[in-house]
Amino acid sequence: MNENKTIINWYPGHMAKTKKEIKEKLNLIDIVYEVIDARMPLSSKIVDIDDLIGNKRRILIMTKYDLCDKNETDKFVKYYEALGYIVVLADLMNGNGVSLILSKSQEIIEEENNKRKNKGLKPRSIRALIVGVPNVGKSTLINRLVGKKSASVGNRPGVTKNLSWIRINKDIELLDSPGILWPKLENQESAHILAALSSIKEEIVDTMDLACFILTKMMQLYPKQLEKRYGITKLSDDFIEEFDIIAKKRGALMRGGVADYDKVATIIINDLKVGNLGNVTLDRID
Ligand SMILES: Nc1nc2c(ncn2[C@@H]2O[C@H](COP(=O)(O)OP(=O)(O)OP(=O)(O)O)[C@@H](O)[C@H]2O)c(=O)[nH]1
Ligand SMILES: [Mg+2]
Repeated sequence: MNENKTIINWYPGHMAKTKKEIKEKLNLIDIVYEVIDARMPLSSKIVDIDDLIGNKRRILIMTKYDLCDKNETDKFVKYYEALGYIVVLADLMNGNGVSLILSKSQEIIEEENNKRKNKGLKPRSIRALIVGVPNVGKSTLINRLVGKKSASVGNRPGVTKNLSWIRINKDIELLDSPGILWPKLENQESAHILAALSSIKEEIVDTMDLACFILTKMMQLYPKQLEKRYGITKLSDDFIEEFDIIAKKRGALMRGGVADYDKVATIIINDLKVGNLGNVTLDRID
C-alpha cells in the first residue's frame, strides 16, 4: 500500500458547458453566494471563480463549521476578509449562519437600491445564485434559506432557459438550482483533500490510496485524534500494521481472522467524512 499512488486527474467534459450556463445566468444575478467547505477552505475554492463572476457582489460561505478545526478556520476567515471578502461561517445541519447570510445580503441590497435611487430608479428585488464545487452544501443551503415559508415564484420563460426563482423574503429571490463547478485538480494535494472529503467522485480514486492519504494527513495534522480513534501512534511505510490494527479494532475481518483491507479503507474514509476522527481542517495557510 502506498500513499498518493494514483494521480487524480478528473475534469468532466461538461465543465465548459456548465461554465457557459453559469455565465448566462450571471447576467440575471446580483449576489453570488460562493460556498466552500470549512474543512478545506483552499482546496474547495474554485480557482478561477473571479474570472467567472467578475465584479458581482458576493458572500463567501464556509459550510460544515460544525466539523472543522475552528482554530484553523479563524485564520482562513481573517485571510479571506483581508482579501475583501464578506465571510459567513455556517453549520447548515443546525441552521447556524443562515440569518447572518440574510443580514449581509440585506446590507448589499440596501447599497444597491440606494445606487438605483440616486439614478432615479425604483428599488427592486435582488437575485442570488449559489455556486460551489460538489458536496459543499449548496442544496442544503438553498433549503435553509428558503425554509418552509417559501413559495416558488415559478418558471419565467424567455430568460435564457426556464430558470426557476424562489422568493426568500420580500427583497431576495434565489435561483433554485445551484451552479456546480469543478475544482481544477492541478494540485495533487488539493485533489486528494477534495477526494478525502467527498467532493470528487469516489470512482476515480483508489480507495486504498485515499485511506493511506487520510492516515498520513491525520498523523501529520491531528495525531492525537488518530490515536484516540484507532490507537495508532505511528505509521509504517506500507501501512499494513496500521490496517491490521484498525481491522481488529473495528471487526473488519474475513474468514480465519484475516484483515479485510478494502473494508478498513472504507472505514477510514467514512470516519473522516462523518467526523469520527474529530474536527479537522485539512488545508493550511502558513
Ligand atoms: N455536518 C454538516 N453537514 C453538512 C453541512 N452542510 C451540508 N452538509 C451535508 O453535506 C452533504 C452534501 O450536502 P449537499 O447540500 O447535498 O451538497 P451540494 O453542494 O448540493 O452537493 P452537489 O449537489 O453534489 O453539488 C449532505 O450530506 C449534507 O447533509 C454542514 O454545515 N454541516
Ligand atoms: Mg446539490
